[in-house]
Amino acid sequence: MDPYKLKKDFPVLDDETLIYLDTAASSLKPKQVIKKLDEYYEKYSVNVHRGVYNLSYVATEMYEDSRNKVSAFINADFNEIIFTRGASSALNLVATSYGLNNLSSTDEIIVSELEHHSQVLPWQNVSNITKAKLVYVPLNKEGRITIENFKKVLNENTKVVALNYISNVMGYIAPIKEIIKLSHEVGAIVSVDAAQAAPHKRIDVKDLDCDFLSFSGHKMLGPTGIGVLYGKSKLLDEMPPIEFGGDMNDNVDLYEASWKEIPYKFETGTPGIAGAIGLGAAIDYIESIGLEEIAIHEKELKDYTIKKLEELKDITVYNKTAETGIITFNIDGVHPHDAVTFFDGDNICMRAGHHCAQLIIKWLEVVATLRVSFYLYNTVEDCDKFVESVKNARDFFKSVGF
Ligand code: 7TS
Repeated sequence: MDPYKLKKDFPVLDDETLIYLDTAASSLKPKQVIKKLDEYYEKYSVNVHRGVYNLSYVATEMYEDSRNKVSAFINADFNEIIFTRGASSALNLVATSYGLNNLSSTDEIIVSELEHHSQVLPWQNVSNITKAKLVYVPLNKEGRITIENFKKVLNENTKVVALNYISNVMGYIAPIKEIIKLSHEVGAIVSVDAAQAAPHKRIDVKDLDCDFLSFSGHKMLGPTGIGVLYGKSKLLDEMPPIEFGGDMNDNVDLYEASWKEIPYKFETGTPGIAGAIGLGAAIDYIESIGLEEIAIHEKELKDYTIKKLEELKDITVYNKTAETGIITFNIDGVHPHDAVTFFDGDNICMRAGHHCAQLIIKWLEVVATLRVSFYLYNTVEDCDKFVESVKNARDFFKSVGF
């Protein structure tokens, strides 16, 4: 894998002074994906599943071909892939359709303080409505979900386990396969938030045996506005749709209607056609490089950068042992929002705040953090420039009395 060569595929990086370290929020898009979007809009541009004319057949074929690519990418069956607006709407679909219809006051839902709001808030809502109890896995002292602690909260009342595969703040990989096995032993289903995993880690849903798995296109080189919900067909078949309208229905009478088979009963209205097609191109691009290669590269950059940050004084890194390309840190005594404007001045894109995961920020007992995240287009030079900027920021804020 040659990041210098790959960089040339990303038009945003034509600006050679730009250092993009915010992939965990959204990745950049390669020209191969942008071209595919252009091709759809320039040559086809029409709706799917409707028109009885050639253009619509071709658009439908392109859209469904992407579903094929997604299913191969995570080893799912074709009808188990539902296109959504993103990971958030996929996670909400599980909570709203499965959660609201299957849980009651004697049941328990396991979540953690390491979750993104899009995983924990939908289950808070289910808990408020059904009175099922929301239970938090205690994190270990590093802030990880461990099997030992998971076993402390799992019991025969557990009906749903809703956890992340990779944390967007700490970059830890959860022992999700074992969590799934243990959950199934007590009859609970597991909804995996894979928004940070799918772009960086090989996922095999059959091997994991997860019940649901959600991710977004835009964090893995694809377009915005497209995401994926994988669900086991047996569960999806039994779940009611949560949105009603065109294309998801079968027969419609005055007072009732019937639904199409999965996945279509969950895809009402005109779907994100271009987005899905672009996601297919993103998967082709990722597969042409290899997820394993990408993960090794990111981890090398992360380890290299942490070593350099450790040589600086007054920097606190919160996740030194993370297995992935995410670094969460602070410059001691400097508010991350002040620091991040300094980095912007050096044309470095990175994130400051609570990263839509307030619970882990509270767990860390800080107001906010800075975060950098690496991907295949980052280089050692990006890391060096970033560390230099951290040093300069620290010196600047100290010099003005922070
Ligand atoms: N789950 C995780 C673990 C995430 O990191 C994100 C987005 C989501 C769910 C929601 O994805 P969306 O595509 O529906 O927005 N995370 C971040 C982030 O870390 N910074 O900005 C968005």
